[in-house]
Amino acid sequence: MKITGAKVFVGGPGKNYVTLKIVTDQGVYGLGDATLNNRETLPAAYLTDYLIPNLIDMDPRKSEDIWQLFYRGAYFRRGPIAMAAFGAIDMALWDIKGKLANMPLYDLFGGKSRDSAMVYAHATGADLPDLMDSITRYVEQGYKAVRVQCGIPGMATAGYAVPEEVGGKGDYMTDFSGIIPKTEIWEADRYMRYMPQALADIRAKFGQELKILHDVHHRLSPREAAAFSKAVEPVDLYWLEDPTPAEDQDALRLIRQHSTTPIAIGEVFNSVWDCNKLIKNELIDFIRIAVTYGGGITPLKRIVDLAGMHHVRTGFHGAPSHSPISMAAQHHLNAWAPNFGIQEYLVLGTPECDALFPSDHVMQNGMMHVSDAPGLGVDFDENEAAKYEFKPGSHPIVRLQDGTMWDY
Ligand code: GCO
Ligand code: MG
Repeated sequence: MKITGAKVFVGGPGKNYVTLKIVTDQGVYGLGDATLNNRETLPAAYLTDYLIPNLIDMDPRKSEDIWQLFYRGAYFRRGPIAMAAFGAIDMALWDIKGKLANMPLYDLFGGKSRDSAMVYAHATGADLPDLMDSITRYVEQGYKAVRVQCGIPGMATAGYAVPEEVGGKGDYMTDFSGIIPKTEIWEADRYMRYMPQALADIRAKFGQELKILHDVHHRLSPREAAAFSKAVEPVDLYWLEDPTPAEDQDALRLIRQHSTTPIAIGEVFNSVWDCNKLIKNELIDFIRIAVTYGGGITPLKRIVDLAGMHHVRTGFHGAPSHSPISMAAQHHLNAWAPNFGIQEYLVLGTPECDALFPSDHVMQNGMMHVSDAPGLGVDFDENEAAKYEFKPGSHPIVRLQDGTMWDY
């Protein structure tokens, strides 16, 4: 059996999805997602210029050897661009494997460990009352877990993941449009004075059953992160995410020494080596690595197993930049993983997105029911894809009040 061709598509409704389609001499094809948010053309070029010419004539069933070949053979390996490109190939080869076996991927991994997998939504508000309304809407839809973010009174700009204006806007999504980034202003002391009480008010209003998550988005120093984790302990968060930038992994010890708040990290990680120390030293509770930037299903299965040995559960990244293809790969991993925790779920869910990626993975009452179709269980409509073109975007940047650059 041979790979006869592969093609990359960049574009989509409201997002520049990077979709890889690998075709074989037996008519079976596989799909992969290489979407690297706001840098989408880079993994696309890596695939088109370097990897696809090597794939032609290879046996698509040898997904392990192909992964090792590209990873070990790259020399300048790791990093989000290369790993997103390897990840897309790996997903597509697993998709082909599942279709050949006539089995959904979760069965190839070891079968279902649960009937459905809990997901969390993003509730946002320009201020706390606005956020409370947003949470109420998700609770009414049956969500059991919600990530909560709101504007901080007195902060010059609205802050991470919150709308610029109060009220009535429904779900907010960060404005990534344009190649010149927008600027947000960050004030850690204001945030630290305000947010613990806001989280306590949310707990008081919604009761003990709701799983409450909060994302600091890498903005606190290790000492601040330790103090914050301790201050929010009575709220009983499901997790506190990215309290501090994770490049300095030893900093996580300080948080652990001061608090029992569960910590989730890893959405910007690219390999098992980024996770290894945090998992082995049991400095985190949830690993957030994504199947896309983490290099695909093959390495993620290893990370899941390593995590399981150290009481670390999964909480894979699922921002709207992930296409339904990588989300499908994660739905299968979530159905299988014995140490599954929760899944972030923000697929655009528009009729345009559903037309581009037809699938029967079903999200209901805050639970994801994985498709039983062979392979990934998601398709890609090339006629629909022809309607879209690449539109460049940028993440906002963050500065302190005096102009100093900070972490977004
Ligand atoms: C999350 C993330 C995202 C990131 C985005 C960057 O927890 O979902 O923090 O919102 O900001 O993925 O591209
Ligand atoms: Mg995050």
